[in-house]
Amino acid sequence: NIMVATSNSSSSIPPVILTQDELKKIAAYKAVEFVESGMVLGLGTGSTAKHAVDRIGELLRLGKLKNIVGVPTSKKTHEQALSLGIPLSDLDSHPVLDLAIDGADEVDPNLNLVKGRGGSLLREKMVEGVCKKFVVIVDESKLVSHIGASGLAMPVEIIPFCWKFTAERLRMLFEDSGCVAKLRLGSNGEPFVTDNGNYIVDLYFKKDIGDLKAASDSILRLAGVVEHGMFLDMATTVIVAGELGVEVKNR
Ligand code: ABF
Repeated sequence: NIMVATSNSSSSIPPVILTQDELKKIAAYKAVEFVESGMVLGLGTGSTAKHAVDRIGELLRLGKLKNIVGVPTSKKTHEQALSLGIPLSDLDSHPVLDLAIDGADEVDPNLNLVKGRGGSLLREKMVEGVCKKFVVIVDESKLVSHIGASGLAMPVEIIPFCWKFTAERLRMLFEDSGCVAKLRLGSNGEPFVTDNGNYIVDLYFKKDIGDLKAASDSILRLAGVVEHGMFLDMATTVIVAGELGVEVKNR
């Protein structure tokens, strides 16, 4: 996925070609500008958030940031942060965080998100739900007209017990939207297991599901459901890196 970042037709300077990963890095570095010494930070998960965590580690090492405490949103980010020497804590010790930085799979025009294609939605929602500021970092491919519009999954974390029953009940909730519910599998062909020992059912919608709050409530009412990947009214800022530069959208 290659994008032209800048072009200058009047000079001999060739256009700068940025990969999707470079755009993710640009968004991540911009978000880290919000970080100040002494903050307690929610550390996101995924290929975009990884750049932010790397950058925080680098600024700590260079002494440009001091007294940072990180609260990771997954085992993977925990390992990454440890390897970078970022001091870590958890929600038990820090029930309120100053700032969290994380990626997303979809961002709608109201800054509602789909997250969890990386499988870490539950811890992400716990951590990012108690941040004073939640900065989301994406490349422009993540912008959608409405939740589900990318045609990719809206993940729901469920308990393994009778997962087919829960998956079917989820599908039935959105029957009018042409919902398909699929158990997520790992690379070994076995059910993907989250950091919390649960399964994930990916929901695909053929039509707009409409009222997101109503959709959220109906999903959470199912007893086998632990959490879903719609993050509604949570992002305070979304940083979008794209062909024409970086855009900072505030709620
Ligand atoms: C996490 O990473 C998830 O919530 C989301 O599923 C994913 C985004 O991945 P990437 O940054 O690799 O595109 O933030």
